[in-house]
Amino acid sequence: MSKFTALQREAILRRISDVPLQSVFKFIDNSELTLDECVENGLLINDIPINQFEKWIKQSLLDLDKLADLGLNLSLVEEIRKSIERSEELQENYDLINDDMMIIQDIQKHLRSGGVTEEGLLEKTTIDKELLNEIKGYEKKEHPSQNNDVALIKGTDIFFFGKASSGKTCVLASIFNYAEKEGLFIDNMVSIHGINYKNLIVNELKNSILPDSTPAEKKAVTYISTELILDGEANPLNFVEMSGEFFSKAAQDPKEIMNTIDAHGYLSNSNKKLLFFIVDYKMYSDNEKSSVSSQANDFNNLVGILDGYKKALQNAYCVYIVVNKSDKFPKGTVDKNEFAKSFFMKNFKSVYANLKQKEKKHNFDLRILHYSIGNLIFKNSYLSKINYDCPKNIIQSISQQAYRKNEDSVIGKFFKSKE
Ligand SMILES: Nc1nc2c(ncn2[C@@H]2O[C@H](COP(=O)(O)OP(=O)(O)O)[C@@H](O)[C@H]2O)c(=O)[nH]1
Ligand SMILES: [Mg+2]
Repeated sequence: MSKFTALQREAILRRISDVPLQSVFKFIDNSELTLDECVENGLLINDIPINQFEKWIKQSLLDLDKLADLGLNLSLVEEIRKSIERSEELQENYDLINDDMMIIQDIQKHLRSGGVTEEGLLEKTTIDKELLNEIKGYEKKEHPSQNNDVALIKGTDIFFFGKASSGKTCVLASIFNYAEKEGLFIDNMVSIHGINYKNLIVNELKNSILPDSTPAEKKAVTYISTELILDGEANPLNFVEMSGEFFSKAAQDPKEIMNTIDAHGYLSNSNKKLLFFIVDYKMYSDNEKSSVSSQANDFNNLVGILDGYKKALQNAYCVYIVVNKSDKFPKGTVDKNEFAKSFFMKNFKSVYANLKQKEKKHNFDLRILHYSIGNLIFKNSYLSKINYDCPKNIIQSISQQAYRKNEDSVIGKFFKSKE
């Protein structure tokens, strides 16, 4: 819009109180007139709706402190001040959400308390209607880990080691979710508590909900017994998840071994084993240096303990290094397994050397894989898309390993040659 000439301006200002309010607002919006000069020439400031002042203040066309001088009622000025503060507060929350700094439970709380609004979320964040409904309906149940002290049955034992919140429970949930979808596992009720726990975490994963971190107590060892069905043959698998702090404690103080790493004697039985070391890629890239004991220290200690412990390593078919949370790998990483390998070999050199040496000594396989349960949003609190490739590959590998006992059979040879 073209600017007024000096003459036009003067004429409009002279009869400003006759000009329709909406036109006056437009002139001010377009910086053709200022509120000051309009008021000076007879515009009644108390006739202007307060949201109009807010708009001008946000656009820096007006200073809040000037409104009282211009004659606006003090109570209205106060109302505007509060309203601006509130919208700044709301905006702060929208910024946090857009920067992926707010977990879903907090968004839900803010929705209830007015810290964000439904319209605001739809307008000012990338949340769409569907996701908004998910947030409103989000419900996470409290589920303490199940006390599992049932002895492991005969079969292949699969252990998960890793720091707290490295993602062990999520990997388990993701594996069982895929197995359920494809009909690969049959529950074994021997570990009824473990099966209940498994059903819960799978169900939650399906609803995009992530598990609570496994607490550091002896009873927090989770044992899930299942049977892998391959070509009509049932292969018992015992999945065991250890709590994170337990693993760190045991790694730092060998006296803790009996109570911790070998809780319930799970590690010392004579079953063949697959050992999963869960490396948290995100923890490493975020703040590893600030943590008390690095993942590398813990893993090195663990390898030492396992080497000396009964036949833990001798009975291992395979040690898997799982570089977890690979959805956080640098954008554009094409071969994630290759990236996981070089990441581990570069940043966990001593653990790698240590394991290579044990691999020779005990003749197990050493594998390095990446893993991700899917795409996570809201500060890693909500799973927006499930990944099926990672659990598929791991189950395939577990199947091949579990078939080793049939190495001389035709199918055993077939799998062996494929590995
Ligand atoms: N980005 C990303 N975060 C994950 C993934 N898996 C787990 N997490 C995050 O890590 C947290 C802890 O996972 P959890 O399985 O409870 O760890 P645990 O203590 O080792 O059992 C989860 O709540 C998620 O925020 C993943 O694949 N990608
Ligand atoms: Mg856990």
